Amino acid sequence: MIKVAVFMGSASDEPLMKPCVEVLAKLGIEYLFTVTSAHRTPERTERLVAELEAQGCQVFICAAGMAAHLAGAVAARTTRPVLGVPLAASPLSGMDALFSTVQMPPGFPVGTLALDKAGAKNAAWMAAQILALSDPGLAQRLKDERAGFVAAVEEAAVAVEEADAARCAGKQGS
Ligand code: RP5
Repeated sequence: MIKVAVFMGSASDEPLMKPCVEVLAKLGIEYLFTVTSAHRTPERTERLVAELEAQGCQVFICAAGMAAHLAGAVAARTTRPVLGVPLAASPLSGMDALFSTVQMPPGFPVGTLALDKAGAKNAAWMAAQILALSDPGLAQRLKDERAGFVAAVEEAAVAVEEADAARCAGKQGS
C-alpha cells in the first residue's frame, strides 16, 4: 500500500528529488513518485490527492520551484500531513519557492524543509517519523539508522584526530 506520495511540479525536478525516494526505499516505505503541477495540471493534482487518500496514503511530499504552489494546493485538499520541498529552479535561487511554500495561511500548514537535496532527504526522514508513530517496526529502523549516523561521526572524529596527531608529530620531528 502506498504510504507516501512524492509529487514534483516538473520532470526537471527529478534530479533534486531522487534522494527523497532513495531514503524512503532504504527505510522500506512504499511510495508513489510522480509529476503533477499546481498550475499546469490542477485537475490531475486534485484527483491524485483524492485517489491516494482513499488508498491509505498517509503523507504527501511536494516539491516545486519558482512560484511553488504545489504543496499549498495539496494542503488545500487533504488534512493529512503535507511536507514541502522548495527547489532552486529560477534566477531567484529558490527564495521564490521557499516563500511560496512556507507562507501558508493558518489551518493549512505545509511542513517546509530545506531547499533542494537536503530538503528532499529530510522530507523522507520526516515522513518516516510521522509513519513511525503507528509503526513500531519502522520506529526501530529509524533508531537503527540514527545509531549509524552516530557511528559515522565517531569514526570521522577518530580519523581527523589521528591525522592531526600524525601531522603534529611530523612537525615536531622535522
Ligand atoms: C516549477 O517550475 C517546477 O516545479 C520546476 O521547478 C519549475 C520549472 O519547470 P519546467 O519548466 O522545467 O517544467 O513548476
